Amino acid sequence: MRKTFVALTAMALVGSAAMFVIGPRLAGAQGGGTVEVEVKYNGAPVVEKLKVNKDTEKCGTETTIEKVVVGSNKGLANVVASAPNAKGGPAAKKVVVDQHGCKFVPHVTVMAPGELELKNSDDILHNIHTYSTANPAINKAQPKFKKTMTEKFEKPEVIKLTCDVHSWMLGWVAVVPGIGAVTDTNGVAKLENVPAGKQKIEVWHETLGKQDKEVDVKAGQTTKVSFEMKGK
Ligand SMILES: [Cu+2]
Repeated sequence: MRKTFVALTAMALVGSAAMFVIGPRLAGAQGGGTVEVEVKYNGAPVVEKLKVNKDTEKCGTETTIEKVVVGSNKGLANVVASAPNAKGGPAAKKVVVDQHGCKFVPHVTVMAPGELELKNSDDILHNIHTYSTANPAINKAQPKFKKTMTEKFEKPEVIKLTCDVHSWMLGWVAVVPGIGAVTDTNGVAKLENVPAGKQKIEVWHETLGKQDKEVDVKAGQTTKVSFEMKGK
């Protein structure tokens, strides 16, 4: 009897402690909503093919440069969608850009101000060359034995990434102060835990430019916003 009593008391204590911890978190989650950003493109995809004659074992003999990637239903991929003024979003995750097959993977990356990990999974020499202006510019060799390099980007900016060894290599890293995501091949990006109220939503594409709209975010709900980008 006594044992059972102790066990029940312990369970009750754990139960109330758990509720105490979960309570405020739930309240916090209710304060934010999801913004589903959809970007359409009214034009043809732009994909260039290029013959490669360097490091062909790893790079192949031909590469594609995907400037405008359009999926089903005219969805535009590789667009950075962000709520730049949103505070209190999810904690910054460690973001990795890989150099794989002599390409930057992913082609477009979003990160919160902080550290970026640059991977070299090709087993050949690459060279990270950034054209950052708000952040210090980087021009550093990444030899095959150096599998990862970590760089700091503290200031919001869209940074162009290139490699001086392989002239066709091109990537973009958007350092976003609020909450950001990249559209998939359906042209959709989801911004989670965006604080309720009026929020500016920005979209950026490497060749098609920038647009913004204001949305009214409702707690616990998904707000949809659509953009259309036009070819030049
Ligand atoms: Cu390279």
